[in-house]
Amino acid sequence: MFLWGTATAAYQIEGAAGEDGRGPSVWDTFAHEPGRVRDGHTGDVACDHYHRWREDVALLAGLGAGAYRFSISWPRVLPEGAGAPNPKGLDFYDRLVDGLLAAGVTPVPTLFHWDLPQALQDRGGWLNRDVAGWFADYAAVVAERLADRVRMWITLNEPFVHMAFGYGMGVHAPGQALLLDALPVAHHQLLGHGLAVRALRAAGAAEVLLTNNCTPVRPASDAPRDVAAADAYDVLHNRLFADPVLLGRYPDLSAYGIDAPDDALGVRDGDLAVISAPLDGLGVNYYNPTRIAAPAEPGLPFADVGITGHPTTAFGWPVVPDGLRELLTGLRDRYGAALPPIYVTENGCSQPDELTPEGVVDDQERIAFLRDHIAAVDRARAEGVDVRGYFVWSLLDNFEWAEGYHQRFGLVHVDFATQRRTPKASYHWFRDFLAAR
Ligand code: GBH
Repeated sequence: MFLWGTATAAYQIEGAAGEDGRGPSVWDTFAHEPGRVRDGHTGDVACDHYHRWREDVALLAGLGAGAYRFSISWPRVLPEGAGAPNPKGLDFYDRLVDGLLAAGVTPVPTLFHWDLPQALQDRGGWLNRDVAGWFADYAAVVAERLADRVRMWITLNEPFVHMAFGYGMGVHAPGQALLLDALPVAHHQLLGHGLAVRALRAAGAAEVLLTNNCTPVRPASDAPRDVAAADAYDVLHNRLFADPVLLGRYPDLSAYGIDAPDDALGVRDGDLAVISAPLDGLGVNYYNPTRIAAPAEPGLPFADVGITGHPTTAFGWPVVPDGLRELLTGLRDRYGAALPPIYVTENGCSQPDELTPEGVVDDQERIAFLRDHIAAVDRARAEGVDVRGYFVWSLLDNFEWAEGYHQRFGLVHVDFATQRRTPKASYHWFRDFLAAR
């Protein structure tokens, strides 16, 4: 059975940041610091999904999509990150899961979509190896409550982006710019993933996935230095987060001047056996390919020079549907029998999406984007790649991280002044597409 769905994340939609015992996360702290998020936007209210979830579940039911990928807010469940759970936080996800099931929608929760409890950041965040164990404890608390009704679980969302944007460059929470000194964040997230897999299975979770964002990497030319730079980027972006999970070893980081990757990452004996616990699927988020040249200046061993010659989204990201086919067949070719079934857990685009006075959003570019990317998934499947799901990012326009409310990815328009939801043309298109499939 192929799982069709839509996706969201807790901090991007829930709001109710200070309600019912929720503790602060790194994103609350970061968004409230001046200059971090465009126009000072925060997720304090977001889509107010915490209060309006029934309406949002009705939108999902109307879509007829089989599945809904959402994330659970760690600080809503464990306000201090560890220790005593917050019953009202758990109750919220309990109600949501029941509401989804009653509407015929399969819940697919992600346990960590970047909103680390601030209390754990105060102890070093993902730079502190102990966070891996606390993550597994949190996974156990949630699964003990929900695994009787939730079959499929995702541990982490995009550990590369969290490491690179949050700790490497500082453009996301927690806002640290450590460059390669952020590498332990990769290992500690992956260790947390592996420990959480154990905890989830012990609590009765039937299927467990990890979601990586992946990008096909293209050298800017066939000059050997550009090819070497592209390979170095591929190692940092893709292989650092897939090789240890699927093959039980880290890739060679020597292009980064790192000859002892285990030391740079903080690997201890036994860690890789935990990290490489078998999975029931690999989640893959795809937005666009990356074009890489040799660096003009010393520093990192690559320069992202951008793909040219394609249309772009409102975010400026290139639209390259066949990159998704290339990515999926590339994963199969690279990992072979070690690759579990793939679920495309995010794909979508930001568009301007004007709401007319008549209450219409005619987002034809998004319809074309989704149609062309789904066709690319079909081509990969025809080439023998075992793809079992596709989730549109996103159900709702929402808080787009450092861009605040300026980028709209939803199938459903949200007027953030009134919280009014208006299904866009793409919502109706996806509904009809699903009915026909
Ligand atoms: C995902 O991250 C997140 O999981 C989700 O929360 C978020 O809302 C969504 O995507 C949309 O942003 O510079 O032109 O090469 C996506 C991570 C990292 C993907 C930056 C695109 C670069 C585009 N993104 N990347 S470009």
